[in-house]
Amino acid sequence: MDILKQIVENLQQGNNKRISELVRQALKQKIPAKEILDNGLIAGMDIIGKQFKAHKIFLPEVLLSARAMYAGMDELKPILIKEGVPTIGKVVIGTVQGDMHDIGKNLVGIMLKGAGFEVIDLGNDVPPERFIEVAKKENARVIGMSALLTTTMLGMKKVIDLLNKQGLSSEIKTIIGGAPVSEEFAHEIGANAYGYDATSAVECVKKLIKRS
Ligand code: B1M
Repeated sequence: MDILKQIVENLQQGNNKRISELVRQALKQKIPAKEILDNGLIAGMDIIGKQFKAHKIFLPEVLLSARAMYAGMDELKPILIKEGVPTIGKVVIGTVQGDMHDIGKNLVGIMLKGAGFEVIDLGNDVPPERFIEVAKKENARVIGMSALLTTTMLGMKKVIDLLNKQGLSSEIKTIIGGAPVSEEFAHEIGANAYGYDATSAVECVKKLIKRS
C-alpha cells in the first residue's frame, strides 16, 4: 500500500510508534515533508474529525490519534524548520482561553519558525491578558491566536479589544486561525489577518510585519 495511505490508516488507529516509523520511511523515500503532513497526517486527522462528529468514535480514540499525529509531527519538525533563515520578528502564539486544541497551533508555530520568526508559544487555554503581557514584555510584533471551538473563538475578540484599549493595536498586529474561524469573522472582530492554514499564516505574518 502507498506509504501516505498507510500513514492515514495508522493515524486513525492511533499507532504512534508505527506512525513515527512510517514518517521516517516516507522521508527516506524523498517524499516532501509538506506532502507527508498534508496528505498523510492531516488527511488522517480529517477522517477522525468526521467520525467523531458522526459519533462513530469517541474522545479516547481521538486522543490516541492526536498522540499519533504528534509522533509524526516530531519526525517532520526538524525538516520543516530546516529551511529557516535568521529571525525576522517575534510572534507570540497560543490557543485561546477554554480551548485545549493545540495541534494546528503547533503546526503554525513550526512553520513560522521554519520561515525565520522567533516564536513564543504560550500553549493552550491562554487568558487574553497573558497574550498581551507577554507580547509587550518580549517586544513581539504579532500575536497569533488559534481556536477550534465555536464556544471559545470569541476569546480572540477579547484580546483585540484589550489591545485597542491599551493603545497597542498599531504596534502589535493580530492573526487568527482555526477550523471555526473565517476571514469574515476576522474582519468582524478587528483582527489584522486570518490564516486558513499554517502556510497561509506564515504569508500573512510576513505581510503584517512588512506593513508595521
Ligand atoms: Co475536539 N473538537 N473537542 N478534541 N477535535 C473538534 C474541534 C470538533 C470540530 C469535532 C467535531 O465535532 N467534529 C468539535 C468542535 C465543534 C465546535 O465547536 N463547532 C470538538 C469538540 C466538540 C471537542 C470537545 C468539546 C469534546 C468533548 O469534550 N465533548 C473537547 C473540548 C476540549 C477543550 O478544548 N476544552 C474536545 C477535545 C479534543 C481532544 C482533547 C480529544 C483533541 C485535541 C488534542 C490536541 O489538540 N492536543 C481533539 C481533536 C483532536 C479534535 C479534532 C478531531 C481534530 C483537530 C485537529 O487537531 N485537527 C477536531 C475535528 C476537526 O477539526 N476536524 C475536533 C488537525 C489540525 C492540523 O487542524 O487545528 O484545524 P486545525 O489547524 C489548522 C487550521 O485550522 C489552521 O492551520 C492548521 C493547519 O492547517 N490554524 C491556524 C489553526 N490555528 C491557526 C492559527 C493561525 C492560523 C491558522 O494563526 C495564528
